[in-house]
Amino acid sequence: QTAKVATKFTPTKADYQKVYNRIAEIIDDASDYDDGSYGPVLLRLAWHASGTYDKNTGTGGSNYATMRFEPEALHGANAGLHVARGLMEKVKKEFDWISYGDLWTLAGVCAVQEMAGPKIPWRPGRIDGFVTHVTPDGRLPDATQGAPHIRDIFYRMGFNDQEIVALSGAHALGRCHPDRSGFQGPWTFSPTTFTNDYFKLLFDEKWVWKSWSGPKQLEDKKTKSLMMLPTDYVLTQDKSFKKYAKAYADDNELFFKDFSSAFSRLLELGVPTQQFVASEPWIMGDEA
Ligand code: DDH
Repeated sequence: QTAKVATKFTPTKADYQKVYNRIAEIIDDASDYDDGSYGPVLLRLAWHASGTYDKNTGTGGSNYATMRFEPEALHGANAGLHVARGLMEKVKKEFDWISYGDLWTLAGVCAVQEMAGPKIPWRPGRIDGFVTHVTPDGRLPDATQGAPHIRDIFYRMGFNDQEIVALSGAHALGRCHPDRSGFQGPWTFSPTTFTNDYFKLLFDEKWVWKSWSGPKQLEDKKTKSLMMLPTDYVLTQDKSFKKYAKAYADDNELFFKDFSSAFSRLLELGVPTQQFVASEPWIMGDEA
């Protein structure tokens, strides 16, 4: 009298690699979008899905993919991320066994790696949650604020000053959109290639307040084609932040190494260790 057990599909690393490969195709299939890549907006989705974590209550983070639910999708900081979620919906249809949290964080890994950034250790195990898991608005950083706010936000996730600065280097990629955040423009001249140019430009260019009707932001005096948010500029003004920002401007390899470990940790915030299927994170993309 053996009970019939339904055989459940147990995906292997090779199955996740197929998802990765599909995301990589989508990233490049963007000739009419922004700077020709969906990489930056997918990276931003992975970050905003994870950065809601609160270490004191254990709430938030990437586990439940709560940005699927309207209250969180409508948080001001998430404006524009429907583009990224919509792209991943296509992948989800093809690979219906993957959880949204795994899909979105894997897309962040794929984005960084496919835009020539460092390898990001990643492993699956997130589960889809419910609307009750949605976190309150205000857990992501506000670009108009200063160093105390940046510390409040990132210390709450469990990061230190060095990790805050390393993570901020993601702004080498992508751009601000007036219809999303209200800000305007890219941070670097190569917004689809992961480099330490963000840090180099912070120190090498002269940054002046842009005179326009939009929110307060800086522009480079020379070409007026690049931008910095008030929170970006703070990395050159605060003594502790400045030390790390300078180190990353001088040493791309150090930036890649520190970004990789901080971002890998960010993507696992809020996920109970026992949920992960592998005891150590994997390196994806190697056999692509
Ligand atoms: Fe960011 N970010 N970010 N950011 N971010 C914006 C765009 C992008 C802040 C504000 C903004 C990180 C940290 C901070 C990316 C990745 C990361 C925009 C513009 C604003 C505003 C959105 C728009 O108009 O489309 C602030 C404030 C902080 C902070 O730390 C204080 C971090 C840690 C990351 C990361 O990935 C680890 C990326 C990529 C973009 C470009 C998106 C795009 O569509 O292009």
